[in-house]
Amino acid sequence: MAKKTSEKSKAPAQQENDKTNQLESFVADSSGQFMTTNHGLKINDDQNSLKAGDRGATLLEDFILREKITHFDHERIPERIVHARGSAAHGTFKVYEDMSEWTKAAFLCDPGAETPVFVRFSTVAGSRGSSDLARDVRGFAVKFYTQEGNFDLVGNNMPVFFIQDAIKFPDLIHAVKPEPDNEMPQAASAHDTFWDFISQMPESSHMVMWAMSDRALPRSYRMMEGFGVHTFRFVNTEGVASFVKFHWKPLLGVHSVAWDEAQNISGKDPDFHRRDLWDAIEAGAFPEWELGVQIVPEADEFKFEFDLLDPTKLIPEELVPVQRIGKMTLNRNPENFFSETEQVAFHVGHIVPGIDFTNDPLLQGRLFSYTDTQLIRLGGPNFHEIPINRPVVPVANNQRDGYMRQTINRGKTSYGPNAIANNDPQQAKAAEGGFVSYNERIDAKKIRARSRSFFDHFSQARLFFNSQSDPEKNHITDALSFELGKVKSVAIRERMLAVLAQIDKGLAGEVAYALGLHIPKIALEDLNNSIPADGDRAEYASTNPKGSLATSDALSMAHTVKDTIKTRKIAILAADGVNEKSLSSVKDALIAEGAVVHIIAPKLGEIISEENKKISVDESLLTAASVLYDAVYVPAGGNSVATLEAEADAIHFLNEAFKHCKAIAADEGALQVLESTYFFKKLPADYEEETVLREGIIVGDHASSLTKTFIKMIGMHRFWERENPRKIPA
Ligand code: HDE
Repeated sequence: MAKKTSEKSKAPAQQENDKTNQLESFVADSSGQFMTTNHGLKINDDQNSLKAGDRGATLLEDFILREKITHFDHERIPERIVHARGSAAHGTFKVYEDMSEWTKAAFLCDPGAETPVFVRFSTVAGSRGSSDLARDVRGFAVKFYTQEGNFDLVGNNMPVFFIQDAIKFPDLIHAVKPEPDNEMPQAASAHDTFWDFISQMPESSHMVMWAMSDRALPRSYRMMEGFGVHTFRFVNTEGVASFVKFHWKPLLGVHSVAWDEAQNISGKDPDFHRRDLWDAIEAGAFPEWELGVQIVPEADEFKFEFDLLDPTKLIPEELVPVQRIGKMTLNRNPENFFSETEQVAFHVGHIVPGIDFTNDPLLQGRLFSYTDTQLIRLGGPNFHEIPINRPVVPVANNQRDGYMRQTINRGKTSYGPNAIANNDPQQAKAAEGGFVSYNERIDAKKIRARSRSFFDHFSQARLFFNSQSDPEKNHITDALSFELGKVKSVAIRERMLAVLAQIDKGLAGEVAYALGLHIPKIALEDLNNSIPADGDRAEYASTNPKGSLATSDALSMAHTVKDTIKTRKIAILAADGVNEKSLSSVKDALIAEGAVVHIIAPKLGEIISEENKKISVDESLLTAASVLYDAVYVPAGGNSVATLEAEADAIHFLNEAFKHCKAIAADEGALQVLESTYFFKKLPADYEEETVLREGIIVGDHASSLTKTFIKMIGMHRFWERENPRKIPA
């Protein structure tokens, strides 16, 4: 089991105070126990309430009924105002090499130390029960339980953000959430209020490009990058600071699904990402990410054509490479969703010595919000005592009391200085690990304004767009056409077209075409002027310089890892009369490479092979859908092939897999099944072995190279290039 593996690998000293063991002391297991009330009274009858006679009225005296119903009535807490829908897992982090040249953070200086982590992934806009596959930003929040206290890296799967100043956050969220009069649409940005806001916030242009790209539709949480977004600071023991951007790089590569596929998955399995994470960990296929850092010496603060404090900008990896400094492995699922995933409270302000903030105005605002929100969500100031939130190091201070206090503080003093208790708890000197804020010099006027260095709102949006492969560009065009197509107001659509024209005229033109509109001739100056503001608009005007970098490879998923099929889900379509060898040889080879293989047949139960062997069926064509798989294989066998050929659901399965650009393989004995699809006649006339890897379709002999090529194809994830030239109805 996953749990055992992770525990076994730990040194005994580590086991004593790590998070798993700390949590273990709170775990309640009722196996073999009598049922009791919350006060320990054994319950004799949990089936009937106390009544006046067996048909009589229920008595108010029934304290067992009252306790049960009262608890039930209060079982829900407010969902998070953003990031309500999430899934989490436990794991560990280890740094590769001592980073003390840059930071004194102990967990980054000791390659021998294994730091427990708890990671929660989320969507932003949807409610707790919404689909995992919404087009949305994904939260990527990591709590490191370090020996110097908790460090929370509360990031997203996109490296920039919509706004530059925290004061706009409530507006952004009000705009994207369901509209207030009718609470529609759920978990979607494709509506008037969102685009009304965005079209008047040119600073969101860069983030909008990310959100309209396939990054907003991850194939799996395990296949997403993570970013700290803001520029933070590293500080070493000499007090020397440098700027740092944090990255998470998934070892499985960065992969996404298609928008049409995402919409289907939302119906077929709205828990798709949650299930994927859970299943992978249960199967021992532990998800892994490398922690990356981009370090900028303080002296280079003004070396860039953007401001390091501006959260709508990234540092292109061409300018500052990402150093991979450690690895995180998620190896244990939570025991209880509510107690861990729901009650975990992240806070961007939880830092450790060696890590510090910058004056990024978005980060500064977040520093207030994260504690404040827990007061209402978790019901008071003692949420740090909830097991999942407790640090693994002792907590000692003069804070006391409050709702649901659990610590029994001994002694008379809850103030300092005190003589009665020898001034305990004591303050720690910096040399003793006491946190000292970075001594940044600030000499400024108090002013409500934005730095001019934040005004280039378009060049990195363009850099992102220009760095995409052609299929990725098409997806962005389609996403914008879809989203703005759902907007009712023509004025909003047109204003957005004017914004897009600042990023890329070709893109704006294609979206305009899809919307049946023309790009309005709005100059940048007028665009700025159309934005409501106080009298000082001149102080807040977008600029649109060209930008010195034309493209950046790191921004396109086309360059990601494409050499593994580990944990990929493969469907094998079969029916009675399947050729056992044709099925098993491919199945076994896929499993040997770490893939998950399901046999899908017209009905559940078993199928009987040509050789009269029983083969158990994992899903039926009714319970399964191609959108839940990465690839599909059709084995040979006369009767099986004849059944599938005549089975509309099987043909639809294949057509849909083709539409979503997945790898498709068939034994040559099953060619007939492929011939019944829409896509088969769309394949190029010169289609043969060499074109296989371009098209992602292979028909061959299961005993020869078919399996090897199929494995290679699945590793390539998707064949986006075939999408547009070979559109099919499915
Ligand atoms: Fe958050 N954000 N945020 N955010 N955020 C919350 O905290 C907020 C921002 C992020 O899995 C809330 O406990 C403000 C950027 C994640 O539990 C709340 C601003 C980034 C999560 C809050 C931002 C994030 C949250 C809601 C602008 C990426 C989920 C519940 C100033 C770097 C954490 C909660 C989890 C959650 C406020 C902007 C990431 C209300 C005011 C930028 C991953 O406190």
